[in-house]
Amino acid sequence: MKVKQLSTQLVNLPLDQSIGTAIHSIHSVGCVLVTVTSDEGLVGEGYAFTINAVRLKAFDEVIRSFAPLVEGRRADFIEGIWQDIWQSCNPIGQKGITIGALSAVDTALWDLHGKTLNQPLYRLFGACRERVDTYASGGLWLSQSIDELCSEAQQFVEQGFHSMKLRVGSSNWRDDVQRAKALREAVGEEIEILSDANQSLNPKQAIRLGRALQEHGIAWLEEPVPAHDLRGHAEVRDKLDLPIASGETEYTRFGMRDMIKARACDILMPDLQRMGGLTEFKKVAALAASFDMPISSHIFTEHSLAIAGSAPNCISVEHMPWFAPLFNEQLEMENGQLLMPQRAGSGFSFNPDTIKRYSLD
Ligand code: SMN
Ligand code: MG
Repeated sequence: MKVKQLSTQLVNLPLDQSIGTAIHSIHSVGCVLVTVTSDEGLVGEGYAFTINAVRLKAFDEVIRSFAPLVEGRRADFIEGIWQDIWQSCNPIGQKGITIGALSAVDTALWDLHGKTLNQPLYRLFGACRERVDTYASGGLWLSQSIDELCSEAQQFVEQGFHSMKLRVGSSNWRDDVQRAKALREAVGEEIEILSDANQSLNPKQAIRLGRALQEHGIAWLEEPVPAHDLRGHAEVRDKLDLPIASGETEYTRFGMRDMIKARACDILMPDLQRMGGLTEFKKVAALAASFDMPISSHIFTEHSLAIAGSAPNCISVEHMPWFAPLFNEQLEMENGQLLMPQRAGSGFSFNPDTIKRYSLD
């Protein structure tokens, strides 16, 4: 079976309200939807995204530039196609847009493969679990008031979440501590609270904040310092009892290798788009396992389940609801855990009504 066509569609999904982290202001998520169609008429789907749809067309251009390396090839030559795209991107750089574009194509090819064999991807990869821990991540933003945080946290608990992530990195660190304290009081001791500083601190600030947060039982501190500052990460990690989670801003197995070697974090957080798709994410999960390091996937909730269901060292999946409207099928949660979809491929397919409604084409 061969790949007959690689095609793209652009959409921009508005968020209900504008949200802010220490370094982002987000009002929509733009997506390049990638479809690969086989000569037998089956389809595989993947996507790349940018905050506020900024530079989305650059991603689209790069994705479409891969068509000659994909069309006409055997559809199960996924690793071979990955290598050819990787090689062809050497002159323009093997990070950034090129890798995000590769990711969308690679994930679409895996989805097609699963559908061809009529198997869910997590089982094709060699399953290890049927459900995985998750945490609510589509909320508790830095742009919200304490009252808003507490009522949203209550809603998360009512929806069945056992864990949630608070954005930190306020201009005054005492505000972060006050917000964490209020949140803890609102949800009680049984609910896990994670924190994410989105690279906004220097090591000394991160250590000061982390020491205060661990007093309130915060379960991890994510991206405490700029992503490029691996020494700073290691310094913060050494000085704190609470685990450091990081990795979402780095690329491929080479970026993950450097983070692990630098002892930058306790929990590695690969992002499907920045890994370069499921092909590379599988390798990164194995690389982390060889250091006894747990991983937790960054956004891309639906498509990361294929890894979570087949990588024993995957401890959790971030629940980011932004992309749910893209799909006909929805995530299923039970007892604070996400269930592995039993449908073929990724288990998720693009919703034509959403595409029509939010199309940028
Ligand atoms: C995040 C994710 C996506 C966009 C902005 C911020 C955040 C997270 O770092 O880990 O959820
Ligand atoms: Mg983060």
